[in-house]
Amino acid sequence: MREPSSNNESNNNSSSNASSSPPPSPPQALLERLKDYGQEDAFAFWDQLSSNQQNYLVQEIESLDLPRIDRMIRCSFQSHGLPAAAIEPVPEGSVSTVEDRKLEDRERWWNMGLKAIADGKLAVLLLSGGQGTRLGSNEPKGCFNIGLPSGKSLFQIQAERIHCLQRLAVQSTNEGSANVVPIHWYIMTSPFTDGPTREFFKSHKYFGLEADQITFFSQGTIPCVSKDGRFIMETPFQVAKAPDGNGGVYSALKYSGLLEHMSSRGVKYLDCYGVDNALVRVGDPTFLGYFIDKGVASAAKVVRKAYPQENVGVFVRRGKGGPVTVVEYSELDQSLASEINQGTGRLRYCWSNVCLHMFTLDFLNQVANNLEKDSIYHLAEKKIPSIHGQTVGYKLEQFIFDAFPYAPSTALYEVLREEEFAPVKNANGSNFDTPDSARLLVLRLHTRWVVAAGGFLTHSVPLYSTGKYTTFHNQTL
Ligand code: UD2
Repeated sequence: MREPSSNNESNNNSSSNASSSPPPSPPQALLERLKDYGQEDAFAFWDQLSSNQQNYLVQEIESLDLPRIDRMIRCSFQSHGLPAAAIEPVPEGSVSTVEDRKLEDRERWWNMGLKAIADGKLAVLLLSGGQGTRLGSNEPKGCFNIGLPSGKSLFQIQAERIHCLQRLAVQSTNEGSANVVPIHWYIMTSPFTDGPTREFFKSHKYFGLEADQITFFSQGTIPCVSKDGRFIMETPFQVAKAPDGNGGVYSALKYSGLLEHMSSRGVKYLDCYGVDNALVRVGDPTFLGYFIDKGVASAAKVVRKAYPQENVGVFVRRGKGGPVTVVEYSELDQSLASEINQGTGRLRYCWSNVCLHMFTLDFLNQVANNLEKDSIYHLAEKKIPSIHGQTVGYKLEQFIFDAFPYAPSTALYEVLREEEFAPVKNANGSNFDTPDSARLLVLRLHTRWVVAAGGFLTHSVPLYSTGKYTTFHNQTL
């Protein structure tokens, strides 16, 4: 239904009210249902609304799964108030570190991974529902051009890495001439990013991939609530809503039928990542082979935390011998973030989450059911646009790593930050995680590759973002 305007119509309505019969009262049954959950205030402005706005509000409320939302609010408020379970660092020995890995292991995992890809067992799951607010961009983050000489967007860089992976997989099979097995790319958007994302891919002809190897799906949204759990009204006829967090991927996959879609295509493994990492190794065969070799249900790449306040989650264990999970940077006590391991001299909580995960499809099915049952959401305190201006309230969201506690074990696989983690979070000019810093990380890595391959550079990589680029062998990056 077209969203009615929120200003002139209500004025027209009040003028027409003077001459016409009084506006109908809210549908009684719907009002009673709202009262059952303490949300009757959603109809507080009923009498001031035009009939168009009243119809819109009724449809808006009828579209809400009130019992489910009420359960989420109650469970989340309840757990929010409880003292967080004691946490301890993950045992050092539980992380596969870069220095521990032998060359023959890496080669074996690489071949195992490529074989699984050639057999069509891997699909890629991209989390791309976040808005580029901190980046200062209105477009979906994947559309962002970080300023590489090629001018490629994050979506194009990632699409081309999938393309390259498909070729490597074919080459790795004995047949050699075997046909390319397209790697299916599931892209989660949100209502804010869905349209522009689909349009961007279409207008760029899917960056050389087949249109039918890409499936877009939107995550859910949840009403924003006040500190006492009541819906915040964005306008007199609209409930303020926000995406349900990147952990919304589990219910979105479940309710969209895409878990069955994956199963019907023979998918066994999902490489899951966040769009805003310019160095992401999409579908990394070595990581996939390691994952298959370990025989686990979930795994995550980790990097050593750079400094206590870094905006990354850290891997912890909840309670003695408890499950591995992540405490987000926004929820980690600063004194814990700064604690030093006296033995190693490093941060006690040093293994950072970088939103690079691997799951079995079976595990995704299991999580989709468990997370739904437990209904616990993180309460993110935000200023929310409302009829009373910017209102302090809560957005309810789930995090992708809320799944880990449901896994019998989660394997942690260290990677080097300078090789695989170049976050694009904040607008240029900020202190960290900007397009400029990400571009430099990409240029430096590729420079190292050229030199390691025996090449040479005609210019050195800029040490700071001057806008000048490296060229070598008369090619630019
Ligand atoms: C994320 C991680 C954090 C660390 C950091 C590294 C989570 C919850 N936190 O923090 O631990 O790894 O990245 O850079 O993963 N997204 C959605 N839907 C949403 C919200 C986010 O798809 O409702 C996507 C978003 O498009 C991005 C990814 O999830 O690809 C990370 O989201 P973010 O940028 O909001 O998370 P951030 O940087 O606070």
